[in-house]
Amino acid sequence: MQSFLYNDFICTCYMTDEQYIQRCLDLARLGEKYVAPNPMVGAVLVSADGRILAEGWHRQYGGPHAEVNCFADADRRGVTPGQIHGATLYVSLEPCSHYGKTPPCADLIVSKHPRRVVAGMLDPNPLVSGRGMDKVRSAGIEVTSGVMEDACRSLNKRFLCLMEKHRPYVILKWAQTRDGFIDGNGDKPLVISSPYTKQLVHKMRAENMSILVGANTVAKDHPGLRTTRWTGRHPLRIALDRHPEGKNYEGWLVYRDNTDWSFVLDDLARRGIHSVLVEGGATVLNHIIATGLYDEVHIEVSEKCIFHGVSAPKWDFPSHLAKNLYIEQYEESTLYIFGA
Ligand code: AOF
Ligand code: ZN
Repeated sequence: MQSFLYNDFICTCYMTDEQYIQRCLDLARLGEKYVAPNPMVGAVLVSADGRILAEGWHRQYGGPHAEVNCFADADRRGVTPGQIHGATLYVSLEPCSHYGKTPPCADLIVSKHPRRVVAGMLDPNPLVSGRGMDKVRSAGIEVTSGVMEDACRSLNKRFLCLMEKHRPYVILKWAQTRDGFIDGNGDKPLVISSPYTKQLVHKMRAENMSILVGANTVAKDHPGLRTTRWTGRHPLRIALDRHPEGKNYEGWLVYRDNTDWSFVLDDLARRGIHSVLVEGGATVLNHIIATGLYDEVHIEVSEKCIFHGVSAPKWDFPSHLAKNLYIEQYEESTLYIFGA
């Protein structure tokens, strides 16, 4: 419940748990460019009468968690211990219970002792997985979890994939002509994307920790694979190349054996990489599609026809992706997104 003055009337507005968790998700997103491979997490402290007393989010990998920043915000705002005892702490992910780079948030919450804690979802990290909420509950604090769970899972799909499937989240991306070609037969790469959709590709680069291409793409396109048309980090560049000798792969990660996709994914997971954007070409994309080890596919189809060239992969995706299709229409092309 929230009360405010409007034209001299005292208005009362009831906010739901879902709305406060939505606020946590909005805050969590502010950490998007800085926290990987950690999850994005937001927290809000709400008074007994529904006022937001303090807010916080996980801002930086290795830095304080959302709950710590939220209680620090409460201190700054002069929120009293008494107010905290009557308040509810909303957090988009279960508070941690382990000593990582920071001490357990669950212990901090127990010491501050709000009346109630609401978590959007449990933390699948095996170091936590329910123990955070158990700690809080054992201290006599009322707990609820699983509020807006789908939205919470969707925000952290990359982190969740690494925790639950022990591999990075894989996004395949390519552009093709209307008649199904990914490239022409000439020496020069075929330009399919428009300046606008190119910018969207750079946004995707900033959202993922790594970007992967095959040897043919490196030889033909000499791709920079940098994030220059969007803000954010440059992802780690990865090549699958059986003959890397003589190429300039400084700063890249190169796998010589390009036939074992699950080996590559295992190795990336060991390195703590939670996401990989595969930008082609056809050989690599077809190989990965055949393994079934991918999560999303983004295909840009231009209006152009070139009649012959290198065929794009078949749109032969498993049913859970095929039925989850989202289409965006742009001036010169259409974007088909499977599985997002
Ligand atoms: C929370 N609140 O804001 C986040 C949590 O290495 P550390 O100490 O930063 O711990 C990272 C782990 O903590 C991460 O894998 C995830 O399980 C949890 N993240 N937990 O209570 C937060 N970011
Ligand atoms: Zn924590």
